[in-house]
Amino acid sequence: MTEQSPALDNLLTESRTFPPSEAFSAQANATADFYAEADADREAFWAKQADRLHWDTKWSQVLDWTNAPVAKWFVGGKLNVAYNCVDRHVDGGHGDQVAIHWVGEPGDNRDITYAQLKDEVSKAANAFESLGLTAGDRVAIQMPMVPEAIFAMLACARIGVLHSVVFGGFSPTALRSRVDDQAARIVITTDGQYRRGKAAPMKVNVDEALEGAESVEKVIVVRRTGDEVPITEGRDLWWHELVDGQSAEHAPQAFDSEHPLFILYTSGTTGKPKGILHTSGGYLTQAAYTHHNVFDHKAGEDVYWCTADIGWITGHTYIVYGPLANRTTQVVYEGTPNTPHEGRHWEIVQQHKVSIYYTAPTLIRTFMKWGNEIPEKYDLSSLRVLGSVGEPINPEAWIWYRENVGANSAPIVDTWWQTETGGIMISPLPGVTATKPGSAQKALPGISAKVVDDQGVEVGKGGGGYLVLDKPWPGMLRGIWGDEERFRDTYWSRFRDQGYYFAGDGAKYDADGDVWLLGRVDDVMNVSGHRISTTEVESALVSHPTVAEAAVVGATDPTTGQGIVAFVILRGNAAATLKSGGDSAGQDAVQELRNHVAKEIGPIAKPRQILVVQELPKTRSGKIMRRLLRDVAENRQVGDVTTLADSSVMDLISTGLKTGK
Ligand code: 6R9
Repeated sequence: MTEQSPALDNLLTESRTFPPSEAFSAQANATADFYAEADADREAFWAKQADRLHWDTKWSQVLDWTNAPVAKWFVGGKLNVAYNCVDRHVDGGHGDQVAIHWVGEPGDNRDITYAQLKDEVSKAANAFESLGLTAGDRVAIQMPMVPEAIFAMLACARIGVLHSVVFGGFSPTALRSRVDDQAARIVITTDGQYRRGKAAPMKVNVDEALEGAESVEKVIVVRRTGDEVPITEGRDLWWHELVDGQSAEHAPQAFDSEHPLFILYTSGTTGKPKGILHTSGGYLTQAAYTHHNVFDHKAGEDVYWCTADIGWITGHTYIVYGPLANRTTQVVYEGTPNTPHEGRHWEIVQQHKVSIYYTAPTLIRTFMKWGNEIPEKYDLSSLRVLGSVGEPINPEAWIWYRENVGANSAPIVDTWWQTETGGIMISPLPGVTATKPGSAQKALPGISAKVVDDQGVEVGKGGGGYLVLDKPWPGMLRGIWGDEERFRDTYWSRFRDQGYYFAGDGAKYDADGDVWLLGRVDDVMNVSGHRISTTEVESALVSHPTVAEAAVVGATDPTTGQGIVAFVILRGNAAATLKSGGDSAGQDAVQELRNHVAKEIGPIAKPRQILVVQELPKTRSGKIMRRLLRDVAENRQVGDVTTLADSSVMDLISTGLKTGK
């Protein structure tokens, strides 16, 4: 890593910058002096951020790092997370403010005020207590994006029970392994869920998952689709029968700042998912601080929409905890972005006058694929801040987002963080930073990140290496559930001597010292001894006008070590020309793309093979599963597809390649 391939330097020399307008800066929550303030006294800075919350007992010490790598933040402090997200806004006179504009996929709607949210969460908390749940117990939640999912999470938090949300599309096997790992006492689900305009079953999958599951005493079922479901007497309870009749009064108890809040499973390099553990005071502080400053959120004025699913960390921190702690009015949308039409998101933005919109690059590229004329049909003038998360955003998608969604003026915040970090770590500050397409740029005030070489030595400007976090932060994970050794091993062993957290991402500094994320280090290819990031090649491919989306893998190659294999989805008209032009048109198109990559990065990055496909295999959080593409590229049997959002995609790719379609 110390020896930087010259090829790396070409593509990521984006020189365009977009400073915020004076008007935006003048009203922004965050100002440039935050950086100096945090550098001067990091703990004092975080103590100030923690004052955003209501503490029943004030902490006596900001950080205790003596038991590193397990941190304690706001030591001795006590708070109730749900009180902070709900009740205190009602107590503050904002009970009538809408907390959630819920939009169901089939077109049904529900507006929930903070006062109503308080009642719903209190009733659910009373119901959970009536089942014997007490602080420290675990509840697994597998639900679509319905309001009850948020009520359930907050009700758990209110009584000190850990929730563990499992994405709605995960298979019974995946759910079962998570339920067993944490020994969940209760599982909450729905009868079914709406996906792409159709009702799909959910409860029956949960039943299959829980067959013989010893820890599970009750299954609570929310009615959503109304489809008939089998009920196991003595185990299953309907949410409306259990919760609706409960008292709406529930006294929140204060818990220790380090009381566990939730477990969220994320995939690692091995097959067994890691149960990432987060606690209360530090996590909520970082969630609220970042949401306030990175999105420039103004309580009572903005309408915010994070398009994530609550099944992954972005939904936890930027739908539930951060926004609600900040008294946000937000949109929560149940369904897919093209149901019933490809303008659904923009229709919702127009209807609810959404002012802050936070989504993932994969969706932005999908919007590009669908065409500019779709967002053009809607009034998007309410939008004033745009966010991106989940993977590196290529400059073309960034520019498209700015031009077609942000009217060439809304600042774009490219936010780098992980399930493990709990909240945003590296991001521009709108109103402060002159943004740069494709770069997350700078660690937030109070956060410290470095790019280091193999030896843990920070690289200079223009240098590449590994991203590390060299100082503890409030939202950091406190461990992997039940596996402390794996926790130390995965994150803290690579740079043990320095005590750095190893994020697993490759990164580089550009000439200005801004950070560029280059994808997971396991996705960095080595071709003839040259390091080439899959992200770089993808970015080069997507910069060609015919390409909508690309995924690149390094396939074992007898001559060069690895060879670059690219899977591309062409844009509508290019795909049509290809179809009508037959084989030679296909070969020409592919040759042109290979040359284009060579031109953008250097001949060394020219893909060995480019395969035109209709779909790419993605996880539910929108990440491309390169492991599966590598199987195809290396002519192997395709591996485990259970975590794909749509497991039929791999069949489509394999058959498509065989038949040449
Ligand atoms: C929040 C979330 C974490 C991994 C992370 C990195 C990638 C996330 C990114 C980004 C480049 C960004 N990632 N945001 N890469 N730029 N703005 O996505 O958490 O699901 O745990 O994934 O996602 O590779 O290490 P999680």
